[in-house]
Amino acid sequence: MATQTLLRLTPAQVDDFWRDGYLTLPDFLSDDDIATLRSSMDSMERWVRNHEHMDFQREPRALHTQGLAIRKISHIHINGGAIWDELMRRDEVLDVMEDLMGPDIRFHHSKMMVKPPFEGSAKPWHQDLPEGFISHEEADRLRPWGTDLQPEQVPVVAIQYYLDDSTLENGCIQVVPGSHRRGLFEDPLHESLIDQSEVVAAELKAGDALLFHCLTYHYSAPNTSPNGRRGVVYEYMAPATGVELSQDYGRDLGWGMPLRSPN
Ligand SMILES: O=C(O)CCC(=O)C(=O)O
Repeated sequence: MATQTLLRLTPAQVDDFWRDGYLTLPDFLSDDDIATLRSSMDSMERWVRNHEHMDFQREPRALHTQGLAIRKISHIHINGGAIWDELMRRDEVLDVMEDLMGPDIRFHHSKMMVKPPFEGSAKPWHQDLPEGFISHEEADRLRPWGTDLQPEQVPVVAIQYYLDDSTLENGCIQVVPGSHRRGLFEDPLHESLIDQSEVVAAELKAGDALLFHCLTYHYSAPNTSPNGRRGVVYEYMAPATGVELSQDYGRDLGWGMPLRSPN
C-alpha cells in the first residue's frame, strides 16, 4: 500500500494526548490505503458471513441479515492477511507511538470493529486496560490506587483507523476527556461514573484515526443509520513497570511482540 505522509506528533499534540487521554489524527490513511483496506474488508465480510470461527463475533440482534451481520473480527493482523499485518508494523504509526510512549514499542492486539447499518450494537462504557491486558489479580491490585494510578504508569495506547465516516448516527466512539486520570474501575464502567455533560463524540471521516489511552472511558452507540462504520483497532504498549500482562491463551497472537527497540 502507498505510504502516507504524516509528520511526527508535535509537542502540543503529545501534551493534548496526555492531558485528554485521546487525540484525533486527520487523514492518517491515504486514499489508496482506504480503497485497499475496504476491498479487503468487503471480501472478508463475505467470507466471515458463511463461516464460524472463535475470532468472529456476530451482531446479537441482527434481524435484517438473519443473524449474519458481523460485529467484530479479532486479531485482524492475522485473520486479515498481509495488508493488515503491514498496517500494524507501519513506521508512521510506530513513530506516533514512540512520540507518546518512548522508543520501546510492543504490539498488544488488534481487532476490526464493524457497525453494520441499522444493526450495529452499542459497546458499553469501558476502559481497555482490564480487557485482557492484565490479569484479574493485577486489576484488583491497581483499582484501590484510585487517582494515584497515573496513565504514564500503564503505557498502553490504541489507534483506531476508520474505513468509513464515523458519526453519532452510526456509532462513533465517544470519550470522557481526562478520564484516564481517574483510576481503574470495574468493567464495564458503572453508569454513575459517566457525566453526559463531559462526553465528547469523536466524529471522524474515513481515513482519519483516533488515539486513546487504555484508561480513557469510551463508548460507542448503536448504529441507527443506513451507513456502516468499520474501524480497525491496533493496540500498542511500552514495557510497563509493575504491570503484569496476561497470557495470549496459548495461541501465537503476537502479544508483546517487539516492534521497535531503542538503539
Ligand atoms: O469501535 C467500537 O465501536 C468500539 C471500540 C472499542 O471500544 C475499543 O476498541 O476498545
